[in-house]
Amino acid sequence: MPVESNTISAEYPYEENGYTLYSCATCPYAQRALRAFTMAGVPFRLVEIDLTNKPSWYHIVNPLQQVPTLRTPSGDILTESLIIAEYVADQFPAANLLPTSALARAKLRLFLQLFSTHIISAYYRVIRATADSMLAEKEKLLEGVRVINGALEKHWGEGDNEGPFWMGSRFAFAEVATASFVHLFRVVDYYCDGGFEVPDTKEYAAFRRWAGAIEADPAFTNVKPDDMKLIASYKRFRPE
Ligand SMILES: N[C@@H](CCC(=O)N[C@@H](CS)C(=O)NCC(=O)O)C(=O)O
Repeated sequence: MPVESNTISAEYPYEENGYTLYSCATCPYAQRALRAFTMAGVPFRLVEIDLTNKPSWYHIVNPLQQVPTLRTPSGDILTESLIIAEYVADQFPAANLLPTSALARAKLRLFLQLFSTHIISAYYRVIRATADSMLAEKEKLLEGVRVINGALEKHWGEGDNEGPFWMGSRFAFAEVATASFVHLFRVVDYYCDGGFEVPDTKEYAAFRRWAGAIEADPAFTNVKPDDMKLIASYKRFRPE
């Protein structure tokens, strides 16, 4: 829940004695931080950064000029979406975003690493694909979906976790980190020749169940950007 404030320092705008999140609504990385704050119920000031016309002061906040960036009440600056989301989860443990055991945390990090390697990289390759490379890139993305499907099946098969989320019945850190990328399937579907759909077959069933639960959850719908705005923001990645 963003708080209203007019605090603008001599150099850049921030919330005195509070959190300031520099974000961009259509950035899937920034949504990780936004979702973590929203789910933790922590007040923060949201400063929207127009990535196509960045404010002159933004390099002072983040020399790489990327979003998300977090300014803490102590004036510390944190960057990198997963680090910011994990900081929020650790700082506000009542939100129960992360598992408590070291092993469960390690397995979660492995899952997120797998998701990044097999899904996030594949998306950007499909979105940038030319007519010649499109089919092969779409197949690689589907291969990635099968990897994640297998990881979900294995995870749910262990212990008494029946899903549909990584931690069971609750949208938590795994989904905070991945929901905005699940939403990117809409972008892939829109831009790619012949569209893109995860087939409704047994080998994708766990993934479809997980993605469906994510897209129906208020933690997703309360933060998600409008589909058409999201699609428009990816136009710059398409080959001419
Ligand atoms: N590894 C970074 C990646 C963040 C990132 O790539 N953000 C993009 C927007 S989605 C950005 O700020 N790009 C700078 C630009 O477009 O100039 C993170 O996880 O926070």
